[in-house]
Amino acid sequence: MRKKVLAAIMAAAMVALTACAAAAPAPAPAAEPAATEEAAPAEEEAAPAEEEAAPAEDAGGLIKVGFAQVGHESDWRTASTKSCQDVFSTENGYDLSFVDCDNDEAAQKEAVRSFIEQGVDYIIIDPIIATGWDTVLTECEDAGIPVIVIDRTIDDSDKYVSWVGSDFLTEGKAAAEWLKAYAAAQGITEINALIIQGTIGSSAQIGRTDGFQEVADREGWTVLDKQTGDFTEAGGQEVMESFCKSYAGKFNVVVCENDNEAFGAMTAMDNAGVTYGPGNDVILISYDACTAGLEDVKAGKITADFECNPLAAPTVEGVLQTLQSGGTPEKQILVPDNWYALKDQIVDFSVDGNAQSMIEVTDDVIAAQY
Ligand code: GYE
Repeated sequence: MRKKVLAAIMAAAMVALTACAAAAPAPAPAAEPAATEEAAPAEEEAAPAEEEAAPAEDAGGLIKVGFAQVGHESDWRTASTKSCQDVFSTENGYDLSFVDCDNDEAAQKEAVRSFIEQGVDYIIIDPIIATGWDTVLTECEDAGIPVIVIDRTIDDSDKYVSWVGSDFLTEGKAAAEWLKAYAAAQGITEINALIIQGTIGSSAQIGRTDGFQEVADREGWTVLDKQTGDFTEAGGQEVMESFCKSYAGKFNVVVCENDNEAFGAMTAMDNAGVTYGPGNDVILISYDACTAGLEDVKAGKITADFECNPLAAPTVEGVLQTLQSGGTPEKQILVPDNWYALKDQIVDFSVDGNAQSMIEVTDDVIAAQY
């Protein structure tokens, strides 16, 4: 079955690599390891022969890495994928097997199992959902393949080497603590918020929702409703359309758990005649701070944007290289984030007693953003 397909892929890779080596030192142009979808499950054939991990030399000396990516739901995700493909390129000594799991939890587990069958040297997982991982991580462990978790966390198993990502709970608290300070500065005494959540059960959603809610509870704000927009623009628009009908005239804050949801929510509010941004009906808060999100901050649409940095791949490579040289990487490695607003929306606030600073959105800041 798969073995035949894999053998063919490996043979092709060997040919390509030999060709590249011969043509050195010029880097192979489209040598990006063809973001190979997981080897298509070929027709069932005779019993699989040995399925144990093939040695790294099969990839022509390249380090074989399998990356089970969440999907392609947002600008953030696109940046994360590009970063990983840039870092784990053949030029850098890697043979990357990339699988876009299209936000499908079962497909993501399948992708990990296909990496085990391929005998990769390392597996990188960005877990769609935070739970349900112990069985497949045990399989990775049994196969002797180290797993590195990127971005979202795995909360019900510790059978991975390291996690590299952002602190989503702090992001949620930061958004709410900023809102408290901003509302006070504007003389707004009542908060009636609607929350468009990310994919339910993802650690990014859990952290942002819980962090915001913790402050909301402490401050006695009203959270009128929370519904998921699945981190997509279409999802954000759909949820906001229904919110605009159900809560017309009753809300003054909308929190979108990523920029793409905010783009959709703005369309829905435009259609419903709700104004948003500084000085308007609704304070619009978003997360990610991708380029297009910051452009909307600059345009006075999004009131504040709380970054989540998608460029964690170089740090993941550091973890992998530590393992290669026999070292022990740290279990948790945080990627730092920044908070953004226009000058007049920048206020002093702290999170858990730590003073925060905000970055003023200018054209230069936007140009430098992912
Ligand atoms: O905020 C969102 C993406 O996991 C932090 O996933 C990531 C989130 C990000 O779809 O845009």
